[in-house]
Amino acid sequence: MTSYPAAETYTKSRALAAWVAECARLTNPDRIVWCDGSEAERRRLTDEAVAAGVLIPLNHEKRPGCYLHRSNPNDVARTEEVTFICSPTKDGAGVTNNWMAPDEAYAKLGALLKGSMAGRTMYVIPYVMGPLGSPFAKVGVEITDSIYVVLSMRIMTRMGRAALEMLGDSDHFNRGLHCTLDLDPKKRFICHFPQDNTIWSVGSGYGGNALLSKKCFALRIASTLGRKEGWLAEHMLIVGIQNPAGQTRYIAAAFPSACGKTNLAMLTPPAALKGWKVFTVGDDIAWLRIGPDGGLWAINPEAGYFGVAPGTSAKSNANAMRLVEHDTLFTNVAQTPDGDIWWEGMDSAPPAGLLDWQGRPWTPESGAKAAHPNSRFTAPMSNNPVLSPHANDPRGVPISAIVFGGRRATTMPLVLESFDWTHGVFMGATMGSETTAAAAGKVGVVRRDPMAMLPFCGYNIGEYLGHWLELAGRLKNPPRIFMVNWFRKSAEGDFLWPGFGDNLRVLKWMLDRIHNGADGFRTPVGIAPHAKDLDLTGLEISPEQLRQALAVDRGEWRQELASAGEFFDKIGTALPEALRRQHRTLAAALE
Ligand code: SAT
Ligand code: MN
Repeated sequence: MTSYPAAETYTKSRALAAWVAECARLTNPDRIVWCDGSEAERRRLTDEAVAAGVLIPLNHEKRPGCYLHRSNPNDVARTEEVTFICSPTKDGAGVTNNWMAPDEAYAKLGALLKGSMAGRTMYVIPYVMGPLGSPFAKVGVEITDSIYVVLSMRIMTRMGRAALEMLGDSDHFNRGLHCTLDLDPKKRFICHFPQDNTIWSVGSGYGGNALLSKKCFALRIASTLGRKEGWLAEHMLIVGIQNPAGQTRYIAAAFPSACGKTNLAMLTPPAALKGWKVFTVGDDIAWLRIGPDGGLWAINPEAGYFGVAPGTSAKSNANAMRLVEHDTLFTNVAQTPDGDIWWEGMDSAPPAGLLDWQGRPWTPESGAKAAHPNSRFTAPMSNNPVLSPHANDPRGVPISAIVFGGRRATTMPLVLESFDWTHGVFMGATMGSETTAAAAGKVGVVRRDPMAMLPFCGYNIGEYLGHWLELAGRLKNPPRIFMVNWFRKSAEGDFLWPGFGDNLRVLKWMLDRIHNGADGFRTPVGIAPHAKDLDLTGLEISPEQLRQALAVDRGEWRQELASAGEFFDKIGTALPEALRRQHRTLAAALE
């Protein structure tokens, strides 16, 4: 009989002690380690990870405190087809989620978990989502056998003793059980039990599958909590924009994975827009609540960024390049002979003697990418040179505008404002985007991705959209809703809009609309800026190119609405009637 440390020395929560004991009985680890979040612990675990070959130390003169992790080549992205919402009924999960009956899921994963940590260490990771002391904040505990997960959770969440203090003797915490198993894709399942505030994940070590705080808790489970408790958990960055007069306004923006959320959240203003500054509150997830003023207030529940590496450069995101200068974990990037990192789109030619993401010698003639297209950096937000002074504010920040955006080569103009809240919810609900490398499967196929939550909504999508609509009734001061598309292309296949820092020009128009009555004109599908309404100071873009970027083409929109209509039909009776009405009205307006 193995003896484990007494849980009572770590926690006053009898529910937590009992659950840890239960997981230990199931998985039978050799050791249990309760993580305290200390610096000494980080050093000890890092040394162990290096000794085990899980982490490769990088050149600490060039990149102090940085390590490289190479994952199993079969385990490099989220796996949506084996991600399940195990609500009591299939209808509870809705048409956009895979569903498994809770009993079946517990039995199936239970069989895989039985004895799965024999010979291994079980880590107990208590963590807080949200600023400490915030009424928004929630406690989760992840149990895992992966040291990479522990070290990542330490960056991504407020982890350790502070979480146990916040939990106290309560039994109210998210229970996340994760086991790597042997990484056989046939034994890979990510199961959510919203009714039990529980997540079981097996067979993957990849970020969104294994860092259970992130998509699993802060989006899928939290969205169900938000519905019950009257708030929203969203796949949104939060960015603060300070004008030359020193006023800061906040925008929350939803984009699918790998569509530039981190870049927008850390944007460097174009030199010609003098006096404008941008600050990051969050780059991936927002928890939004109605504040005492009747407005919508947001926190970022996370404490770090898990960003896509390829394409990140001094030009596309100078702040991110500084973010990852130290104390960063890199996953599946290429390694240079002097122990630094490299990826495609870094703006420097690949140095000779590279090792690719699998550790194999690489040359430009290799015919494959050196860094995996979904390779990542995991860095603490405290590294961010433009971190908002309110990133740790327990009250969060007040949101002036909500933005929905996808990656679309056609149809979607650079920007549109919605006519009102319901129309804005319709815009979000009918969003489409081309698939990216962040999820396993084909890249570049347009799919409906309502509010960028398709893979992350923890309950019936129809009810979720209803929850969005209902919120308006309780908001005295609702944010305005916009949609954007940075990715529209010309007939020749070139991007029409420069993107990156210049996106501030679009955000500026939004804030000018809200606060300064800036002009725009009504199209059948939303309010658009004239070219003159955008601040184009110092930007070289031809009037024709801008016209194409802003254009609303009725033919394309009729197709778009047809596709949105099919999606609505799929949702069926769960879809709020108000959204169907929006669809009919727009269809008529386009005739
Ligand atoms: O799912 S992850 O959090 O690993 C990254 C993403 O797809 O957004
Ligand atoms: Mn994301």
